[in-house]
Amino acid sequence: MSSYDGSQIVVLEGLEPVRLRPGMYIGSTGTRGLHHLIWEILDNGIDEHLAGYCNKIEVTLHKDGSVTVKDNGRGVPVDKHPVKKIPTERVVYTVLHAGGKFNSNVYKVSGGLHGVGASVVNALSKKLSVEIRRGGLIYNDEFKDGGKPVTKLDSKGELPSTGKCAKNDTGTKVTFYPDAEIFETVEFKAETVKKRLKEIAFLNKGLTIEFSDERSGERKTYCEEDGIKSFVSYLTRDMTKLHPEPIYIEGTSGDIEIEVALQYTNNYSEQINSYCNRINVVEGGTLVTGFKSGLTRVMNQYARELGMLKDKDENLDGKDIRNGIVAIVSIKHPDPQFEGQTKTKLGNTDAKQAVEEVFSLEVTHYFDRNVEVLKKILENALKSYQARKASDKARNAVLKQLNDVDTKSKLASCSSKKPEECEVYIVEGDSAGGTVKTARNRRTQAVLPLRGKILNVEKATLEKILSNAEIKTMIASFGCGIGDEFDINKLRYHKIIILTDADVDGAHISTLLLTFFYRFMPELIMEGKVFRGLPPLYKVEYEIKGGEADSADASAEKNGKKTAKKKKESGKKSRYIMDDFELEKFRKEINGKGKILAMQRYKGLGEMDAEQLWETTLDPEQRVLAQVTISDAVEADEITNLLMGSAVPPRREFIMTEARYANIDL
Ligand code: 0R9
Repeated sequence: MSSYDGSQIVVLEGLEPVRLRPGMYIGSTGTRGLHHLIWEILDNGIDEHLAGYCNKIEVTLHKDGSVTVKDNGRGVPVDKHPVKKIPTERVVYTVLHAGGKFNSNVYKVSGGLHGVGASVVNALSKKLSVEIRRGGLIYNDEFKDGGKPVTKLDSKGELPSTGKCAKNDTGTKVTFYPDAEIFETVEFKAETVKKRLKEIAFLNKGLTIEFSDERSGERKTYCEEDGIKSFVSYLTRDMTKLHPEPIYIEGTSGDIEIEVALQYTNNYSEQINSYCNRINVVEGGTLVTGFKSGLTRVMNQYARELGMLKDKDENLDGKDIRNGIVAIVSIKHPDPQFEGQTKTKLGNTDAKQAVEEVFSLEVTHYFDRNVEVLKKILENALKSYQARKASDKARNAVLKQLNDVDTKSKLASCSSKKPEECEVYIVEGDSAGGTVKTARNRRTQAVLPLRGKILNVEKATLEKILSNAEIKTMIASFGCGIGDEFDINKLRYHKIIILTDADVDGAHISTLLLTFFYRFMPELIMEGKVFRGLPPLYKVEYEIKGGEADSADASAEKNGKKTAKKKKESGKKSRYIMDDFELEKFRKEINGKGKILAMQRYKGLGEMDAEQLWETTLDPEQRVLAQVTISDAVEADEITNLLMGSAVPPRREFIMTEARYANIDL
């Protein structure tokens, strides 16, 4: 491994672009974006672990809202950067860097952005301080208001040391306060952080992560000596297993390191989580294709050798072979290429070959020594094959019916036949559906009202799913089929917009719909066709003392939310406000300049009249839509699994910790 040389940093520019467009750098300014700050800093510590210099990382959530991440690696270099002529550490925290090329020679493979994210975190923090222990000295550097240096450099332009420590006491400690002017919320959630730390521990054998939440006093240590094998045991902890221990495979092919752990259960679904350089590749890609084709080939060979398939029989389908599987495929690749809309799909063709080759060879060694396990898995696949043949018949019968006029009767279609300009609103409840029908643009906007809750597809058999009225109507209306027959080119609407009330029932319906799309029409989500309509929560009437243009309106425009519908009525104005965060901001802005005269809180869509619904939710010029991402869908699927699964203890635990879902009927 080559050693550090400051010239390896690729310098881009100052930090202003990050504050101007935070979403571009961390995805959002909501709670997900907020937690992203921790992940960015953590990634740098993990990189140091991957390089072989760090075995412990501490994460602390402080009472004052700040977070500390500390590693025991070599410490970020403090020497002068050859180009920028300031300490390298300053470059890391104050200059935007080109992703990926930071130090590709220093680390063979790396999951993080190689320190790249550190400056982004600084840019979005009210205050950030770094403590480095290196070469027997301690250094401190502090920044405020989005990365402005507070600490003075010495006369030689170097970072002065603030104390001494033992030569072997090395590491980096970063503490930051997220900027409340940037984020909608600045409260870190212990559950979110712990979930991530656990995942990181599973993916990084031998790394100890200590978590401490000083707000609640909770402490936890994560260390998984068995890595992804333990991960699979954890994922299947409440399931009935076909064999006692997960099967674990590891090996290398050229520069690529491969690890697979898998467990068969008596579930009817398959779950394959894949990681490249510790990054969750949610959409899979070549590493998953390689795993699937290796597994299918090996199992068919065995089925024939053991006489479970006769010469004249056709091969078992991959789907039958994967029935009930829970697997983790994790590879380390020196030059990963991430593709897809969300860059969560691996594209490297050599990864397919490498996984297929290593997995087939090693799993064959395993099965040769564990024939009983092999037989159980093959019997399971044969059962699945027979069941699938039976349900295929049922499915075909149902699919035939889908063209019946009756299945589409609830749909109020639009007159245009051009999919690229058409959208369909899936609306919770007949009454809101009725108002949407009145308010919409009949040429391009179709409406599909849903009566009551939709079926939980996680729990039901395929036959039951396909005979469910709401689901049948959706499939028939979209026009693109489902499962294997799905064809996105036949989709009649290029926007599918879920419109539910902003309450627990609405969240539940939305979760069930996403689970259905994710399981049966995942391409709809991957291709960015599914959206959530975000109607405002409030309408306020207000007046401004003298003058028309006011900063309260200006800020609503800056937010990118076109909800500021102004009405000029003898000095009175009205506007829609999305949520409590925006309301609080508006109150502050109007303070001293004017006053709020009246405020209406919409409890549900049903409370808006047709005109209001058009202005806030339907008008493409004014409405706010959130595109559903595949990770939203994965999350929905996990929640559905947890809430609807048969295991009671985890469900109870989830309900206790996630009170927002507590009222839904299980
Ligand atoms: C608290 C989270 N940890 C970090 O942010 C962190 C970054 C980092 C690091 C190096 C070591 N530990 C780190 N922790 C490092 C050291 C050396 C070479 N490369 C990396 C070395 O001593 O030779 N850095 C990440 C980027 C850089 N350092 C830099 F080199 F660009 F400055």
